[in-house]
Amino acid sequence: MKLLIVQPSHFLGRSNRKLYRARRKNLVGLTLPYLASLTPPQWDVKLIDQRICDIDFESPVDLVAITVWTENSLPAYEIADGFRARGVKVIMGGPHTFFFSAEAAQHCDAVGIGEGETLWKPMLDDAANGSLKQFYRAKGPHDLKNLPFPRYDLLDFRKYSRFKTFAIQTSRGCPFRCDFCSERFFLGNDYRFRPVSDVIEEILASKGKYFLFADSTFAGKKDHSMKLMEALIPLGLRWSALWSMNLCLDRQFMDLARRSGLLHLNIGMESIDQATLSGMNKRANKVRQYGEIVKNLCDSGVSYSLNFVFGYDCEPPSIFDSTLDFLRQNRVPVAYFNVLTPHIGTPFYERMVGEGRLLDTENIGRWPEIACYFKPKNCAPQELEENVKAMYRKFYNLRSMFSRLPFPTSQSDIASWVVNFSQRKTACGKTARENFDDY
Ligand code: B12
Repeated sequence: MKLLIVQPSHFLGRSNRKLYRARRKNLVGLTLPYLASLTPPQWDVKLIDQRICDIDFESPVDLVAITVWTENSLPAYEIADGFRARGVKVIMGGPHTFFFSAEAAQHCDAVGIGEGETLWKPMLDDAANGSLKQFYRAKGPHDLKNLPFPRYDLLDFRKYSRFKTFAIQTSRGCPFRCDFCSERFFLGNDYRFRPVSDVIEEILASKGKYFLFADSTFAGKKDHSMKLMEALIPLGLRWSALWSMNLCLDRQFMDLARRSGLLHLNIGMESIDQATLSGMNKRANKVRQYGEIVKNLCDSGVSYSLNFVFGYDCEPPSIFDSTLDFLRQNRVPVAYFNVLTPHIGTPFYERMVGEGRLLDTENIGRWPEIACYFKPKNCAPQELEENVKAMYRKFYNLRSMFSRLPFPTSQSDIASWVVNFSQRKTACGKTARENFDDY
């Protein structure tokens, strides 16, 4: 039995239905090689990442499995329709089908809802017996001990850069309850983590040098993360992760992170306005600590990025300028600016439904560009989009980059420059290229 597991690409934009394509990728995504590792041995498995490979609809295959995110859901449906038109059975799963199982069911033979560990084998067995059901729902969060290691042997590493970074999970679930985030709904509010020895063995088996810890938050249990970081020290690797702001005040934690090879840290700062943070239920963030946190990050010598979200009702109109002032004054190396998005299931989504403020309800989160899917209280949706685009232009213009970024002497500094140039390139596509450096 031949199984094809597909990672769809995404459209370039709402009005540009070309698929995003890359010659090479830097990040070795986890989903496909991991799903392959859950596959019983009687299946002959092939992996296709549509972002770097073409899909051959004529290839002989018995079953196609597609992993779906909201952003790639429309291309995913096209792929599914293409195979089904040739009589091939298609199954789907992933974060999008958790929330939109009925929609996905219109394009495939069976939909997995929840984590794959308990769904994958029954779905494959039923496909082999010709008895697929329409929906398969995972009973609850899966135990993370003894997970199989991803099948990297199935990837063509010529399609990845020399400094390729392997995504690896050390935990699932998130203990926080942010107003705008839907992650806890499909991964749970309980923070589950993998044994340190499992993570280290997976790292060694991959033979990689660079890793991204693909967790909702890396340090949901601080003691556990510290044990893991201790075990990383002798391996001499470089790694990146995401964790909450308050941990950046913990000198011991930060020092251990640096010694164990932390290269880049991503943090959800979200807003520099305390009232807006309270509206988001972002409890770990305290504006009065921001100065000290940024100083600690600079002292630790790691490259870091801050995420921001704009569009909350209580946000002052000056928020764009004051955020830029903050970033420039503190010479923040990398920042990402997002329009608040009403993801289904979140308290923010429910409020927008209740107040009749949702826009383009069929397509929330489907487009990769800066897009506003609700009516903001203080301005028009287009104005919010424009303000966020302007943040990219102002932050990633060459003058701003040269004034913020250190002369690249360390690997962390080089990482910051690389991310700035790649963000600049992405932002040029998202905003107007011609006036990019005029600010
Ligand atoms: C690492 C990560 C990234 C990385 C790498 C992504 C990559 N391409 O590999 C980076 C930082 C680049 C990234 C970017 C973005 N990300 Co991201 N990311 C993650 C993160 C933290 C982990 C993903 C991962 O590797 N998981 C490990 C694998 C094994 O899990 P999995 O893919 O979910 O698969 C499991 C199940 O879903 C299921 N399953 C999956 N497929 C299938 C198929 C079948 C048939 C079955 C039965 C089961 C099944 O089984 C698996 C094992 O349990 C998740 C959040 C999280 N904690 O999961 C967000 C997440 C996937 N990202 C998300 C988003 C929105 C984005 C961005 C669009 C954000 C933005 N605005 O720019 C971009 C898109 C970039 C792009 N086009 O690639 C959302 C997707 C939500 C959705 N409804 O689709 C998530 C869920 C976070 C969230 N906020 O909810 N991301």
